[in-house]
Amino acid sequence: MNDVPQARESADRPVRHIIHADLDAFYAAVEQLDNPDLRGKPVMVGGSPEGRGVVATASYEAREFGVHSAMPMRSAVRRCPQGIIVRARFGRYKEISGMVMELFREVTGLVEPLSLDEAYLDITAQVEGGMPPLAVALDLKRRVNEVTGLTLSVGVGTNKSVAKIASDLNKPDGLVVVPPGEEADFLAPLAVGKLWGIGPKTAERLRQEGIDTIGQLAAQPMDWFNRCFGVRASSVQAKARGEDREPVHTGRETKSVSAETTFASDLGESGLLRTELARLAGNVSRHLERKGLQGRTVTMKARLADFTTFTRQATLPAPTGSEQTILDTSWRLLSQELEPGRTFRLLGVGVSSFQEEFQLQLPLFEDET
Ligand code: DCP
Ligand code: MG
Repeated sequence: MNDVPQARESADRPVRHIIHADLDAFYAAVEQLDNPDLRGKPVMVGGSPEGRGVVATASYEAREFGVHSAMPMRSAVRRCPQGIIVRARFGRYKEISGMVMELFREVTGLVEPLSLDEAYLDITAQVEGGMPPLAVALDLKRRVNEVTGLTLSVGVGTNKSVAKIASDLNKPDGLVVVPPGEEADFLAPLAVGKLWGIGPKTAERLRQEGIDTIGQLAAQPMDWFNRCFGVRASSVQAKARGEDREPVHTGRETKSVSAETTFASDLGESGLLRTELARLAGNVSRHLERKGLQGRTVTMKARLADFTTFTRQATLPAPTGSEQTILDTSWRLLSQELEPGRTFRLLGVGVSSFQEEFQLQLPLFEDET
């Protein structure tokens, strides 16, 4: 695709308005909220300094000493000996996260949670209905603070990538609005590493090529992007120019992912049936991975030689996308239906009940993709 039609296309598109909202020092702020003795003090949430514990997050008071997420707790204690170490209480963070996501959904149904304390909101409809983006953002910050006592940093822009960078610029309690048309100018002076998808290693390689800022990156020709970023070239270029068009995904768009196959001749032999299930489970698993989904319900569908069709379902203890788990579960369901002389015209495998919320991870490391 060359540059000209792309530019014309984007000029015709209606402007979106996107918020990126991220709570400040989330785990540490919850600890300070629940225990007033910790307020105004350097708090480091995470594992023990003996052994290999890491810092999940630190209060802004502790950050002044150079303590940050993913740092070994032992180093954190060295930098900030007066820091108060608190064990993470995931249940409590999850509970507060649920409240905050509910407040986001009171503004718009189009909410994409990225982690427990972070989400994109598409507020295009609200803005088109007459609410200035700044007013929506201020309301949101105030609501979250009133209901939970936590402070929220908000970035507003015409796309996700700009909004995310904006929310990080004035933390804590930040609010940065990038008006339509000013995206490229806003991004130009910022370090390339701030761009979503440019991890520390890529940023270092770019610096070696003399590219420090997003503006310098945006000025590179398309063939350079192709050479350096391969399949990601167009998306990285668009983000660098402030022209990212990625929609806000609510996770509700896809209810289930499934695959089925009708056999050329009916199958009865268990080995052959299992091979077919394995192929279907592989298809479903790859499809789930592409969509970034995991589900808790596995469905096996079968049609017999006499066209009787039925489904059997199993609910797993945890969401899965794994080919092996999907195969094992659907095979268990099918095995219960095997009878001597019974043959099958069709088999199908599906996964549904996708999780809306993010799984807890500790620690979270920066993603290069
Ligand atoms: N987290 C973690 N390990 C990491 C990074 C984060 O366990 N390496 C957890 C603790 C954080 C929470 O996820 O409180 C949210 O992550 P953020 O990156 O949003 O960090 P904070 O909310 O703590 O601070 P900030 O004010 O920079 O958003
Ligand atoms: Mg945060």
